[in-house]
Amino acid sequence: MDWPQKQNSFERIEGVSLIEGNGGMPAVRVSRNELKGEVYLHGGHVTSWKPTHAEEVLFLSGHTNWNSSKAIRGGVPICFPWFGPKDQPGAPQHGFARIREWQLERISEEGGGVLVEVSDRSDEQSRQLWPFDYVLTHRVIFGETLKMELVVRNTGTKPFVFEEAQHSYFQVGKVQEIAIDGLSNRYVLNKIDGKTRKQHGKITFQAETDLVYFDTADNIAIIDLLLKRRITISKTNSKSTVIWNPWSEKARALSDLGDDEWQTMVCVETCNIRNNVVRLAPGESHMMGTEITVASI
Ligand code: TA6
Repeated sequence: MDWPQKQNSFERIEGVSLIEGNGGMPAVRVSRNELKGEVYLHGGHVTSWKPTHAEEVLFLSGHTNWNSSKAIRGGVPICFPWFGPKDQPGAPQHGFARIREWQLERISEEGGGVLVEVSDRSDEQSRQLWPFDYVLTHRVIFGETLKMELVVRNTGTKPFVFEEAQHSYFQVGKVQEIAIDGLSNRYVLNKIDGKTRKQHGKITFQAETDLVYFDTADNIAIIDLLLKRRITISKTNSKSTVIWNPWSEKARALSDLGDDEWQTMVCVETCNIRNNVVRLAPGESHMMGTEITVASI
């Protein structure tokens, strides 16, 4: 993308710049006093959000491969149109949206914050992996909350079914000392042992964790006594939630995650996956949203 040319077509907003980010990748940076935020066009990917009175909320790996064929490790990867692996030659894990180059659509003031809107449209390359026409829009509002709306529109002539996730990585003091509240009494598939059971009480972490909660619309909270904060995640039109931490062994196998970084991250993912897939007829749209707030405890 030619930033200087594009730049002229966007309203100039105080504290917002179009930058050449890591790996020379184009990104939008928000920096207004203590409020910070960043979106990469690679994957339509939010990599940072820091509200005025708190430290950085999102985790970003110091070992990320800043390379157009890889997903950024951390922040908020967008998984679409499938989640997890797909049994099809050349089909990337978690879909292709997180490794495509998105377009910048809009930057504007929005309710005291900054709205950055990016989009991705089907093309010949996407149709080789998934034979449908779509427009994907990620509307991100950086303010004292972080609001992200992912809109999928069926622009083709055939109905389609898809999975989606805002696969958010959160910065925590120490994963062994946090608790996650808001998913009690929900059915959960434990991907480590393949069993489905009912969650009782808060989630705590003692080993590799990969959990898929179904039919969950409630707010979720990360209670972090070390960082003395509570992160609240509220979801719109999302029926599944995934909780993930790779723990030590899996982290060592991931080249884009430092050997100890797993201890200071946790993923709480707003999704529609598996039993909760979304169906769209031609011309229809679906919006899935996440709003994040942080408070001291
Ligand atoms: O959301 C959890 C998960 O699906 C895990 O199974 C895990 O492997 C993870 O996502 C990360 O996937 P990635 O392709 O980004 O390495």
